[in-house]
Amino acid sequence: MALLVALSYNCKEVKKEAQEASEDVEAAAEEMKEEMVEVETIKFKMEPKSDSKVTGDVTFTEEDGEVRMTAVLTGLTPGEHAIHLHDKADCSSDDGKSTGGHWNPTNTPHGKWGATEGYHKGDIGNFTADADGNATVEFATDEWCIGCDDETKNIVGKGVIVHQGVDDFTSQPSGAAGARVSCTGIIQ
Ligand SMILES: [Cu+2]
Repeated sequence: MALLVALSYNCKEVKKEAQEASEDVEAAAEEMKEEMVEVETIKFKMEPKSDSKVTGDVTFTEEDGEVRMTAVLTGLTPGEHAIHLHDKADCSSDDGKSTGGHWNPTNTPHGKWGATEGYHKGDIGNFTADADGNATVEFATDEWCIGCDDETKNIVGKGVIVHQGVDDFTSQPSGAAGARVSCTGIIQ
């Protein structure tokens, strides 16, 4: 009887060890998978346009099918401004108009992001600069990608434009946001 008890105890120990080992393998596999998820980050310098002093950095990060934009801006007039993605990555003109109109690959009306009446893929919206003219703009969407094959999502080759004025979300096709005060091209 004593022998039997000892045997079954041993058996339990082995089983437990095997289970622990397989948990270790699972944890290692999970860790590897996390490392394999591609996180892509691209960063650009915004340059002043239309005689403004608006500069800053804009960063795009793609992770888990979502692109996050962070724009850190200085030199703005305090208050609200519009920010959009425009059609071209070309900031060569002094007024920023070389970027063309809004990036609108789905050919929809201009509007507030997410509006049922429609919105451009570049319709990021408005943000507020503080009394010192600084602002941080955060935006994230799964409707963009960095360099994928879907032209209705790919932001590479587009331009980032900050406007002097406010997007009214109704005027077509631009939101009547006024002069283009800062620009960068999204070039990979
Ligand atoms: Cu714009």
